Amino acid sequence: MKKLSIIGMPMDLGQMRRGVDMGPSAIRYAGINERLKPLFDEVHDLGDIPIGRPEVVIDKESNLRNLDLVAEKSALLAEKVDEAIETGSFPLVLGGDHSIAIGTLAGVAKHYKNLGVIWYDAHGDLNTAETSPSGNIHGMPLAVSIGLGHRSLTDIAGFSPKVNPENVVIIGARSLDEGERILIKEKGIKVYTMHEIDRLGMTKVMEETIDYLKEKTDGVHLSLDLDGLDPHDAPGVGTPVMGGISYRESHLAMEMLQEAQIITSAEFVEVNPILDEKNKTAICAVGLMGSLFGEKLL
Ligand code: B3U
Ligand code: MN
Ligand code: MN
Repeated sequence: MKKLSIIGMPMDLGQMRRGVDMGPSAIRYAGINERLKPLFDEVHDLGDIPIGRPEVVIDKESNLRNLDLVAEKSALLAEKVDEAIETGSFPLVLGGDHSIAIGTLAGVAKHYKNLGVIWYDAHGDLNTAETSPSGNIHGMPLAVSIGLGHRSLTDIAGFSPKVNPENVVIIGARSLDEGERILIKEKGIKVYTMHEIDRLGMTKVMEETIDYLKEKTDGVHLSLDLDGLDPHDAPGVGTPVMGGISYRESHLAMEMLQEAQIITSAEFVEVNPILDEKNKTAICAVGLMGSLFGEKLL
């Protein structure tokens, strides 16, 4: 029995541009439920995690924006994701800015001995309070998930790290901060930058990624930041970076993941309908989900 649980996480507290809290609505408006229903025996849209309209607070000690709020709301998401997996459902989380991955991974990780992660993103999201140029937590979730960062984030769900850095593959990177570069080398994180994608082609990149993760993991989480795509195809994101992965290459990547049957949870983040052109980015996200979950062209 194939079951899908859709969980909305309308949180924009991990960065400064308002509007990404409307991501889950935009993705639903783009037809996610209708599109995915034929691909599963059951699709349950569990609605949104309640975020409310909290005021922005900068933690004085750490200089992190909305630290306590992000920690509190991430714990709620972790519980929901955990429950979905308990009931035999595939959890699909809709962002929200990328800080939501802290909660998603906290909910997913306890179900696997050796979780793998594909981080599809223009950025590394490997900053800590010490290396962050912005104090924005959406630039930190991958660091948090490998156990680095403020304890109120790393210790959500009561254990850390959630993921071994050697089980992480970043795809699409083209805007890395100095501290992130150092960490990537130090921790042995596998990265396919745009250089490798251009050089090898997406087919080879995905073949290598799948081989790498299949061998050593018992589940793989896909964390797809829409800014991994080129702003031409996905303009509705808070921090667009030119020279990204195309919509077509991304479809191929999703189709290859479907074929390999390795993905056990997923999230699509950073869709900001306020910055978008006629909901193009949400439509793009739903199209990619179709391929990831087995929609066929023929
Ligand atoms: N690396 C920068 C910028 C950034 C990270 N993630 C996004 N932007 N979307 C930072 O603020 O950490
Ligand atoms: Mn990101
Ligand atoms: Mn990004």
